[in-house]
Amino acid sequence: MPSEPVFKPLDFERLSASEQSRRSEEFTRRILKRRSVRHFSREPVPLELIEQAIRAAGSAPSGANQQPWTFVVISDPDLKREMRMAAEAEEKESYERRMSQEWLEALAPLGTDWRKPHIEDAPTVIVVFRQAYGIRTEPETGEESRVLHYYSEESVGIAVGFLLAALHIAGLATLTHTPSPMKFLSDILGRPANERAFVLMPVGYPAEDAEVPVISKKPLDEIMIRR
Ligand code: IYR
Repeated sequence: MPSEPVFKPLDFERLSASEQSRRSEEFTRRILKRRSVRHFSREPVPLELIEQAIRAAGSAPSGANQQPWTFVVISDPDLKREMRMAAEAEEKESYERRMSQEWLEALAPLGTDWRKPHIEDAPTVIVVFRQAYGIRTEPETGEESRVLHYYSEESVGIAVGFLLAALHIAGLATLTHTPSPMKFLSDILGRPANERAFVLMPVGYPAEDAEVPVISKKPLDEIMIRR
């Protein structure tokens, strides 16, 4: 039986024009400072900051509001080590054999390679899983069936965007790392068959001597078109 929608008044704060400008400029000024960090300090991060950011991420819009995501927060050093070893094994194979010359050339300005010490150095690693489908358990019989999930890739992508922004605003550094293939993360973290690793995100404070590649972002007139 499809359930009927239940509505309530929207909770929306209409801001003055000056407050709109102030907030919008402040957000842009802050988010423009975000950089992908590959050199992490081992200083721990308060769990509350991680929880708060995941709360924000979990508020993202999703297809049919199915919220097809699981955020696995790892601070156990043995698990981080295991993930690093497995990621490096896949990445070594990728960099040395699987990636095309064109791909390697595209990455050259970033200075990345198969070594992933940040997976161990960062005090916290968040692995975001996409639930390709849901699982419904029949209350009477305990029988399990699959629930189709709509737009799960897009939904998780949006949630990860929220997560990156929330962690940055909380004064934390992040990296989006997508070792390929990522199946080893399901095995190490014991995730069920309906969940697919989407991104591995080291989170923490940058190392004192952290460096980032000199790159630039496209200006507004290259990315926005008005009609
Ligand atoms: N997954 C590899 C390679 C890599 C691919 C892209 I596209 C990047 O923007 C960065 C890296 C790695 O994480 O090193």
